[in-house]
Amino acid sequence: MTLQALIFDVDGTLADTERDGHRVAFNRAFAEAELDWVWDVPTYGELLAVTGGKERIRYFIDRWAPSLPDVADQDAWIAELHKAKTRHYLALLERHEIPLRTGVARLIHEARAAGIRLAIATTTTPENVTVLLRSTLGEDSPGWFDVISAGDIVPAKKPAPDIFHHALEALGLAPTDCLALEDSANGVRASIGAGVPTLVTLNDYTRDDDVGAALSVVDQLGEPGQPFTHIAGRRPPGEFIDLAALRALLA
Ligand code: XBP
Ligand code: MG
Repeated sequence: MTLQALIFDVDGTLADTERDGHRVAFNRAFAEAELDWVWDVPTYGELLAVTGGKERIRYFIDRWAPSLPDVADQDAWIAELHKAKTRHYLALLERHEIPLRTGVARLIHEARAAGIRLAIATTTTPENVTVLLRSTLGEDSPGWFDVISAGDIVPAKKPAPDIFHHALEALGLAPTDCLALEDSANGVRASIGAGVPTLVTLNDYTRDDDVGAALSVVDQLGEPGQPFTHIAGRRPPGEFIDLAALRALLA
């Protein structure tokens, strides 16, 4: 097979958005709603078991039984709370507080120059993706991606494979014509569930995740002079991940 497209996850893969981004935004929304909830770094790590912000709030309520107002429609109340969280998160992105991970911009530019198509498959809210791309890669960068499959566009979020099916259908490609870049067990279950070979770049929150189904697992994409560490699966050649390394992994 010939590599024709890269399908990127967003949170934890394009950027380390969770600890200093989403988590902070959730806490700001909670404070604004006069809730006494605080998601500290370890607690948030446990909550990452569930993808999707609204789903994560629901899981917290069900598992932790925190104090909450007596509302007639709890789902609608969660949706409003999540809207406030998204507003706080976008404000963080717009202040350029969240950079891309090492090697991500380099690989995206190389893929574009080589005519490799780009796509996004993520659980997060669509606007979070476009604002992250604009704030890191420039105003026109969302247009570099043939499809941004995100958020509630599919009802079943990762680890379900549906968001990858959505991206593949929009690309009009077979899964084995593509390579997915993911960071977590839930992401790998989704990408591999859709049959897309996957490279994992782990991060602090996912370092102990079971990503054994991935083609290859490293700690980062790396840069010249800033080598990746190989963790599991196939070992990419070289010291940083470029298109040649990805093609070698798929060969
Ligand atoms: C990302 C997520 C998202 C974000 C929050 O998972 O789990 O829920 O934490 O985004 P993945 P929203 O990287 O596997 O796509 O609050 O916008 O849902
Ligand atoms: Mg992720």
